[in-house]
Amino acid sequence: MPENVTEKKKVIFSAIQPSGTITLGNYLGALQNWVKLQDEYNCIFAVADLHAITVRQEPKDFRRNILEAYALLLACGIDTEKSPFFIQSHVHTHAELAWILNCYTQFGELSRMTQFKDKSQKHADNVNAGLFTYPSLMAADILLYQADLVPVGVDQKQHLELTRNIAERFNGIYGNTFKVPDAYIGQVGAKIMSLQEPTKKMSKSDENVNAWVAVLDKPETIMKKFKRAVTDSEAKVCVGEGKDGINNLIGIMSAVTGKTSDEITAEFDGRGYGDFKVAVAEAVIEKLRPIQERYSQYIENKDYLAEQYRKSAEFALRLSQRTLDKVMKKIGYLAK
Ligand code: ATP
Ligand code: LTN
Repeated sequence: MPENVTEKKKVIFSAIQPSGTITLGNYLGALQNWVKLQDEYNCIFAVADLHAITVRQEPKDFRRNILEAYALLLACGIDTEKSPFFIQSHVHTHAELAWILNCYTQFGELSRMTQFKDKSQKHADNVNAGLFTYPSLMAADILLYQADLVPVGVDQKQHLELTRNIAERFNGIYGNTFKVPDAYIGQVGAKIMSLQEPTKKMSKSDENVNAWVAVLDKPETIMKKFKRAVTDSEAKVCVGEGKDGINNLIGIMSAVTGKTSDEITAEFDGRGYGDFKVAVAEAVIEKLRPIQERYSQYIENKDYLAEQYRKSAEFALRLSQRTLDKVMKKIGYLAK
């Protein structure tokens, strides 16, 4: 058992899909918070690779993306001594409970999920059943560990609400089986916007590469992308309506340096956007530098990575098997 996993602390579960480059938005909006939560809670984290095949993956790229996502999260500061951090497909209880929960989830409920509606439009040639039942697998991830809290972005809140409904329904039929989880809303809910269309969130699936900064982008690439960031014509560094581009850059500067937007505005009073963009880029480069250094060490050391994900998967299996056994017994399955 990882050294700080105790019975008293609340349990947090979260996962990220290995579906491409991890962006500055993912880091500031999610990963940075996960790292901070590790001391206060019993955290369990996963790379959600089963979820990722709801859209077609090229086997070679997929295998590499899974390992890269794993190494990058370790480089961001996920510490397996504190928090088991595993790869979802390595722990078979997830797929098993997902099947069971599918039978306790209604067609109508799944049809209302906005992510399903969006993604089935985006991938109209491959509207598979997995895309439809994606939320029951996510519910299994969470409910297997009896999680109290789940840090998720706004886009995943509807899935969490469905998870709660499934848990309550199951508990209603069979008696108390699952902890009903709450969403965890961090204090600084940094939402990082696209550098090209700052009314849209920065998203790794955006085809315009200038819209996002990847955690592993080279310093010169980061500088170039910030210099090209869309701003406005007022040429005044301050938060304001209609200044989405500058608001976003101030938000990024604040999330990266810990300074408030008032402090940032005062510091750049009377200075142009050019100066400000360079300063934001430099702050981001400095923030990402140690992560990039650690990443290049981890990715070279495949044995170390395997040791971490195997150890965490063993722990996760033991924990999740307890819930799955309880569920199966309640449903009436014959014991092995
Ligand atoms: P996609 O482009 O496939 O929708 P994504 O970049 O939006 O991917 P997800 O895998 O959906 O990322 O999300 C992983 C985590 O990162 C979630 O907790 C999500 O809330 C957070 N996140 C993603 N984009 C941002 C953003 N721009 N600002 C803040 N948090 C974000
Ligand atoms: N669907 C989430 C990733 C995810 C997740 C989870 C998040 C899979 N399982 C369990 C929280 C809890 C996403 O795409 N961001």
